[in-house]
Amino acid sequence: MLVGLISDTHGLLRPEALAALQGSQLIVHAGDIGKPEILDELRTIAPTFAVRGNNDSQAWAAALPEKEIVEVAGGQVWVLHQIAHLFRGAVGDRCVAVVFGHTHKPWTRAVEGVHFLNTGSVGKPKDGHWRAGYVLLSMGEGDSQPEFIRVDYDIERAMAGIRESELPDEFAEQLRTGGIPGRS
Ligand SMILES: [Mn+2]
Repeated sequence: MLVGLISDTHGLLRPEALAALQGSQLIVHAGDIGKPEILDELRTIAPTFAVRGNNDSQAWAAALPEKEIVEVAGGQVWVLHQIAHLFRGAVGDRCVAVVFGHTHKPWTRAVEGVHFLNTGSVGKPKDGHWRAGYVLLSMGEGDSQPEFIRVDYDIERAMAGIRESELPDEFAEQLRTGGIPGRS
């Protein structure tokens, strides 16, 4: 089973990222969604589970949980926005992955058979690379494997859009440098 893992859209889900998630049989969003339409779009691809991020404070998000345990063939995927909110020792025996976001920086460690996965951000990565980031988690009995994926989009057009908008012009440069000044 292929599980698409994304986080930190903050209201922005580029068509290229949506297309890249096609084929996922299940989608998990680790919070800071931004607006409910993002979940509507994801649900056109596959059943979608989402948690509330610290920026999802509007009324539409009130019903979303802060932590979700998703039962999948092969085990459980635990989802929360900020890894700091997971208490030590709280992961159950059947957990194979803990999915989170918040920092906009992709990261992973495997600890005693559990993949801890920060999916990065599809909207605005902050790891020095502009391409939209997400994870495909391939799950099977006794075996699960994450693949970190980066998706091309028209960065020049996105930057032009920011400059034409009310947003500060430097946001365009921050997008291009992936949040690391001086990076080309
Ligand atoms: Mn956040």
